[in-house]
Amino acid sequence: MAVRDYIRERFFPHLWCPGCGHGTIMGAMIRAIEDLGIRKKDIVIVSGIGCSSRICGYLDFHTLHTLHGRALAFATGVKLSRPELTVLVPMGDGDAFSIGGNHLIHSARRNVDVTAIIMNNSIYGMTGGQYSPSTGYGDFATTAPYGNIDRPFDVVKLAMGAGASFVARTTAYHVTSMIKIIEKAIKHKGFSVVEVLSQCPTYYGRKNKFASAVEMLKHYKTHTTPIGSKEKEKNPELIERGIFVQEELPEYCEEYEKIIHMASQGG
Ligand SMILES: Cc1ncc(C[n+]2csc(CCOP(=O)(O)OP(=O)(O)O)c2C)c(N)n1
Ligand code: SF4
Repeated sequence: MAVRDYIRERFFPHLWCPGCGHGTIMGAMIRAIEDLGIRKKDIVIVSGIGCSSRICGYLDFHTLHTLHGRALAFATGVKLSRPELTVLVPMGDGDAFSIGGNHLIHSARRNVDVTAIIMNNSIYGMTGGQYSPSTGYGDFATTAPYGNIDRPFDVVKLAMGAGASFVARTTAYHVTSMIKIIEKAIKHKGFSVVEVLSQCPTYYGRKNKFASAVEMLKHYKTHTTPIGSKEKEKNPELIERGIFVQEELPEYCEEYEKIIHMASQGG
């Protein structure tokens, strides 16, 4: 099928600014789903609110556009009631780590079979460029005109610490590997966290003196490196990308099914 077979053209033109990374990530999600050959009717996209979360309106699957920060709670409900469906949750960093941080760590701990694609642009895009829990120390934002004094979460370490059984990082520059990572995350039985560094040229870019979206993409190219590379040994500041964790652990819906079975047998 062509990409347009997966989108709702009635909602276009989309709201994303020119150069925003979120559209690239939506394209990668479509290609991963196409490569895996999953039927449209077997996919559910659940999102909260944010520029990233608008993906939910644009994709032509079963979709649930819910409350800011609450997408994973809704996704857990969907997966528990229809475990045969593939559930994907596109999220912003504000959505995932601020208001939704609680749901993120508990989804990881429970190992619900849902794929969270966290589109990390280090800023609240939709509401005008406030700093988020992934804005770097010293970075500028609408609400940090003198530089941010909060230290950012390391998203990969956060997900690993909370017990996620699949944890990966990629960027909007590395499209081919992003597609492969999303495919593996979808196939993984358990909670998958895919952090995608995604440029917001309008707020993060302007505030932090990036001349254009292209400059931001070049930054992802030059400031990241595959996990365990020689470059990382030489320059520890480089951000690693790839799959950090891929582990088989009991999946929540299957465990819950056992409880239902035990209860129906009278204990
Ligand atoms: C309960 C609630 N609180 C706050 C908001 C306002 N709000 C909408 S989107 C958003 C943050 C968006 O940032 P992020 O999740 O990082 O996504 P982005 O827009 O950058 O893709 C906020 C605070 C809301 N819609 N609902
Ligand atoms: S404000 Fe930022 S995140 Fe939102 S659409 Fe524009 S570039 Fe993308």
